Amino acid sequence: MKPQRLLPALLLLSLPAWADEAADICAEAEDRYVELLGQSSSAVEDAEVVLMYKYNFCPSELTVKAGTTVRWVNVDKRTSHSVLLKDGGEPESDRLFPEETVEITFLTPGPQEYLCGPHWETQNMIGMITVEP
Ligand SMILES: [Cu+2]
Repeated sequence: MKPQRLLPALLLLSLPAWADEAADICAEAEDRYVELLGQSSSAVEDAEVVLMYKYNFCPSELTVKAGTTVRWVNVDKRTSHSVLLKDGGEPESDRLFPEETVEITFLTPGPQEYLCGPHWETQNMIGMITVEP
């Protein structure tokens, strides 16, 4: 193999496998959302949608303007999840069963790390909302 052809192959190998995996899971999550709700999650106008699927938040990082409502939607088939803000500003949500949702409106600028109560420790199910003024 010529060295010029080796370089792209090496670049591909250096991409972290988890990033790829998360992208695949989030694409699958979006397919599930469309299947359940009949429209794309980006078509929602009154909230920013975060999907919960296979122990991932999709997207896992989201930047919103202060005053934005974030709606978490469980698009899993069997697993329940929750949303718990790390700063303790809100009580942990109820367990969301498949197709259930919870909404939080973010008024205060700053980073808001959050996690899924039952899965953050074992599955690293953690997300981040950055609230801009
Ligand atoms: Cu979970």
